[in-house]
Amino acid sequence: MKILFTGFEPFGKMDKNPSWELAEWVKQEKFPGADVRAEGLPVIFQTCAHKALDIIKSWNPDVVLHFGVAAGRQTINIEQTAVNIEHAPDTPDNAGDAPADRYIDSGGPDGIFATIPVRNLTENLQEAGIPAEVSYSAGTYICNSTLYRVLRFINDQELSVKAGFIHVPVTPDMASGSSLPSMDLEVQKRAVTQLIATLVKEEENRD
Ligand code: PCA
Repeated sequence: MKILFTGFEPFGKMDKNPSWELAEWVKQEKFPGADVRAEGLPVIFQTCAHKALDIIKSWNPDVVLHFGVAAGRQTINIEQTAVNIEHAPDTPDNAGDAPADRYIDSGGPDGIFATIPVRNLTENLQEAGIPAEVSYSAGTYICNSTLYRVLRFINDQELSVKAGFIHVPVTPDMASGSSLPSMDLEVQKRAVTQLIATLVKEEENRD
């Protein structure tokens, strides 16, 4: 199966982004049963989804797994939904855009559910001893916007590709000097491996 994996560049006050580091790691890693392509995306509202949409059109993946960091999350968060709002008055994106209550797509639905098996993936991580939860809000920043734009395109075009978003906590070095919860990058890598293995197994069971 073909999987598109994406991470984001650093943004705001962060000088690194674990999701970007995960994408760099995925590029060099082999995953049994999966052809995984990893890319970095910009933290810019207007263009965050462009590269992913281009690759969906040209490469035709079976699954798209977007990854991003969310400071304050304690566990791997598998996102259930994306909402049709961009709201970040205090956190301009990397192009200086700081929208307030802006629709992503004025003609689109209020919300769109992720199409990866959110519950199964979460339970599989938990069974593998990795802290994970289903999340019912991906926020109103770039991550939510990316998921919304990608799901909207897939639904619009009636494509069979599944898409979802996974938020990861900051790494311990990023949390030092604060009370932010953190998760080591090695544990995050194990989560990626486990998520991909679960998707491969689900596909084999379908065949
Ligand atoms: N996290 C941000 C954008 C990029 C990232 O890694 C978010 O949660 O929207």
